[in-house]
Amino acid sequence: MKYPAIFSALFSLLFSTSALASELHADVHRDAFCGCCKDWIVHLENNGFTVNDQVESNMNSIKEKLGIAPALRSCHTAVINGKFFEGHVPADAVKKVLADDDLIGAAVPGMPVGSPGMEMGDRQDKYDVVGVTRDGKTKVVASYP
Ligand SMILES: [Cu+2]
Repeated sequence: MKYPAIFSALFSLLFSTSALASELHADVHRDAFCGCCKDWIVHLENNGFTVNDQVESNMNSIKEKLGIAPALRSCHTAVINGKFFEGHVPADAVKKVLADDDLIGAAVPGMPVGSPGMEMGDRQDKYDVVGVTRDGKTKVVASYP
């Protein structure tokens, strides 16, 4: 009788796919007319994330609530698996931060040209992805380009 083996294989496949999908779900908070925020959302979606796009009237209160230091702030604020992602963080860096238990979130402060969602032709600023650790310290998680 081979069916049970097949069913259990199918079941574990379904289970692992849904676990992966929930792992890559992002709640993105942004202002109504933020075009670069929308472009960052498209970047996430192109890299396997599902996005709940939330238009907010008071972004500062959201950043305040999540404890994002003023020096780290940018435009949009995302929450993925309970961690915050502030600004134009590349999807690769998001995944790196999600996998690092020491980090509670990360930011790309300001709006560097050439980061995902901030493309302007060939222009490319150098920028860092700054992680925030459980004990409130910051450390550079990745540098671009
Ligand atoms: Cu932006």
